[in-house]
Amino acid sequence: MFSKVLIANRGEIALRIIRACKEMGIGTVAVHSTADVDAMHVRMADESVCIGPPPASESYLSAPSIIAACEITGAEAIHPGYGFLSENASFVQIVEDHDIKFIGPSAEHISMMGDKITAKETMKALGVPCVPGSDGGVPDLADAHRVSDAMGFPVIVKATAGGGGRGMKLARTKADLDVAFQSARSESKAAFGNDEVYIEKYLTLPRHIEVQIFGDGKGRAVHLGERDCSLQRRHQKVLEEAPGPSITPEMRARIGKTCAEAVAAIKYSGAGTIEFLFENDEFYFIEMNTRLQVEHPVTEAIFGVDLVQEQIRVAAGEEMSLRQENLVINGHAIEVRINAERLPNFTPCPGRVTQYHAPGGLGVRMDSALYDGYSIPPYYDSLIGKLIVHAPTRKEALARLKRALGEFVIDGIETTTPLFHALLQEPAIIDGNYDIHWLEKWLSANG
Ligand code: MV4
Repeated sequence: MFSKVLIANRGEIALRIIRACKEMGIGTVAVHSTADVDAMHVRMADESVCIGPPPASESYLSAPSIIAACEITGAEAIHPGYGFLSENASFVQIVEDHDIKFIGPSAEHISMMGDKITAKETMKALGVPCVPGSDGGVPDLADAHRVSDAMGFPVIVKATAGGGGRGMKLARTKADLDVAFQSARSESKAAFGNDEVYIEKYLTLPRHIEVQIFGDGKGRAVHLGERDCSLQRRHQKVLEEAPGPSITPEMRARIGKTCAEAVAAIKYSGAGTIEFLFENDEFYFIEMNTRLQVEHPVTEAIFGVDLVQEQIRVAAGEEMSLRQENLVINGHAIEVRINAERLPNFTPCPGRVTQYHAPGGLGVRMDSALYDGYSIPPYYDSLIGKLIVHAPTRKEALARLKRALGEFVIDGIETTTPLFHALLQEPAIIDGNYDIHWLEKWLSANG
């Protein structure tokens, strides 16, 4: 096992990883920018190293600074958290070239899934159901029309280098295709330096269902069910839950087995998420994320596992402790993302937190790096906390969420908590009857 791990991240996820390390008897090294000298992750780690000025490009994204911090402190492994360098294959290669372990999948798997066409071709070949669409890239307009006419409209043009909603263009009818195709290509070229695109049938009212998988890197893998992450605004998740309210045990077992077998076949190592659109009781693969996700705690709650400790074990070369037959769902979990944002426009709202009181009690987990008097710097993501509730049933989880939100105190800044009080009154939320467009429509009607 490692004796020291460096956490190449900040905020709540850095704390999450430090906590896992402490319980395993592993020393921790925090890295931070000059804007984060007073941050909780710096205080909670055994050691810390300042790696640069406030802009992430010069600190949390600086590979040379992070490698230097490892060498100075003698850290043997790096946990990247989510965002920043977590899905950067060249960074993983640099880390390995310095004989440091990257706590995550191989550079090859990150590259494979980072290219959305390769990801889809790989998954399709492994028997994972995919959205109908072009076979690989679509090189020109003539090809785009041929593929789309055969499939029928609407279609969506996606950048192979995109993902998470970036570089996508919808063509509702044939008349929209030329503009959609050309703009997807040029925007992708400008954003990613890659203009390769592919085309899919556009699914009109799906849910976003993602399957959590975990591989040992040697050909064994398990699944930990799904999360429903359909409640999103501008491709940012707002609330996530597990299990998915629309997924039956039979569907879960079938798609879970397909996903676990697929990642076992490629000898995937560590935590990963296979994203699907789910419509008319069918799953359609869209993307795979090769990192620990923000919403991993809802899966941890219902399966009673520590995904970060498992990541560390597997990266250190120990046996994966997860066994499919032991992974049994217990109850229901819901996470809400607390952002430092002013409603109704979700305007970032950094500043000084004058009072902070986290909710607690049975089945309540608050992952946050906030404390009384902390000043939220303006340079980073506005996620400042995640409130996760767990209860025997979905109905009880909703009641627990309402209770916990009522205990939450955060003064000095504005947050997204009022949104959750309002959402908990909505029949669609109470009944679990929402799709990927529900929240945006609701916000337009309730702004
Ligand atoms: C789609 C789609 C409909 N049909 N693909 C958006 C983010 C990226 N991960 C994939 N996305 C979508 N792909 C097909 N073939 C609709 C979306 C989409 C979406 C997906 C998940 C959650 C929220 C969304 C909001 C708008 C569009």
